[in-house]
Amino acid sequence: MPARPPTALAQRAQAVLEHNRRGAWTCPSPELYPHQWLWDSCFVAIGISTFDPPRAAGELTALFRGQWSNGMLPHMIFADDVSDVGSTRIWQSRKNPLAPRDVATSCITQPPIIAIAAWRIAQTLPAADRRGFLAEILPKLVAYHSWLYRERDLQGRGLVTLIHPWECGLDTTPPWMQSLHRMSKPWWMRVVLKLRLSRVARFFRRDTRYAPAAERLSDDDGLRMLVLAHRAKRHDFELRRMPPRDSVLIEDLAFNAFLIVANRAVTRIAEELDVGIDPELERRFPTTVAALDELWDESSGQYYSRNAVTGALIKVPTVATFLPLWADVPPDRAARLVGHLADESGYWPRYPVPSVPTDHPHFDAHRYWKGPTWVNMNWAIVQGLRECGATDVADELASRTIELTDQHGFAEYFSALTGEGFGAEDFSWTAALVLDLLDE
Ligand code: 9WN
Repeated sequence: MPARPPTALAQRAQAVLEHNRRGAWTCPSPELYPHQWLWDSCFVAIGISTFDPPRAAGELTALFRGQWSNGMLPHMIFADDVSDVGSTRIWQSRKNPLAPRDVATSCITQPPIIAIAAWRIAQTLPAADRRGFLAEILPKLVAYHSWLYRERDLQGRGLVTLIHPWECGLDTTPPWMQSLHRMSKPWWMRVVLKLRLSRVARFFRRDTRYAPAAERLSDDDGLRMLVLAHRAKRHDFELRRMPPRDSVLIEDLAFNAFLIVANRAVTRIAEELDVGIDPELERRFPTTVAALDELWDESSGQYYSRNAVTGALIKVPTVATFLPLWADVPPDRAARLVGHLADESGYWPRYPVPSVPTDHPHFDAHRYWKGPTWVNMNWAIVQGLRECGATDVADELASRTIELTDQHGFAEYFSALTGEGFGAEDFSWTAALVLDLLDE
């Protein structure tokens, strides 16, 4: 089938973002994900800034409706007009005095893309509006990054610890699922798993009402996710109060790589405004760059997430290994990482980059973050490749990603082998980031 001209693809992408628009913000997908998600809105805003910069600025500003008084940005802000008791019951944010009163939110965060998005969007705003936008947003970004370091890097080691797979954004990625499987289980859960009764947890899930169960996380994993969230709730989702034995605590590779890029964006915003940022926060920035080094494994030439309790690397390869390309990786490591993105490699099938390499036993072609290709990962890897000077590979990955959506639509995720789309149709960040790739 001949490829449609990019302008037609861009028009279709814009139509998706219009359809998913909910006033000032955009939901990821009206049926499957009707609320506002943190990193989704950041990707969406980057795409929208290619054709409507003021709307992009508003998309980000809307995220601060959910900011807690301690600076935390929640991974979800619930839409008032959508009944989703299964989700809101997990959090009950209004019971926490730190949470906002006028919106219900989740009580955990998601990758810190927001400063990256703010900086990108500022470049597209007219000069007269740019300063006002950045001046309004900077104190809120500083509050968020300060929360990350104060509440999630308790020993000041440089890496932020996550308390739930939903925080990492690559929810069912094998390193988290492996750790989740090893979590201590209450007696009733052992019985439920043994008798294969975990299907009842579907009652609390929205996703399997709208997408085939084979493309989503399994019933057992869904139950484990809920149990972990309820355990964290007992400690008000505060890392410092959570007992390591009953928790799953991970220094997540993707999250910390994005944090390095986001810290750079905070610095640039402050420089543009000619203001200083809290010295205590600024002091932390280089600690993350230095500590990312500890996530490198020389023998496999890859980065991994780390168990925050035992200090052991979780050596299951995933797409996250490429995100440090965007985060000041040393040139010799960049070269080794780029080397993995070569023909015949498990990371470079027909539609790269799979969330798990195709030649790894954990690879599952259809299931969520366990194999399929995601456009937000490709977009971030393209940024990293460009930053490292691997322009040819960046161009090739960008054009294959554009071709993928041109042929198979703006699905939530895709088969890395055939390009078939899975999950939600007309998913917002897929459309938005393709707009950005086309704009390049
Ligand atoms: C839980 C909205 C979100 C994305 C995540 C993706 C998925 C939610 C879910 O959808 O997670 O947050 O219900 O599984 O994994 O990255 O932000 O698009």
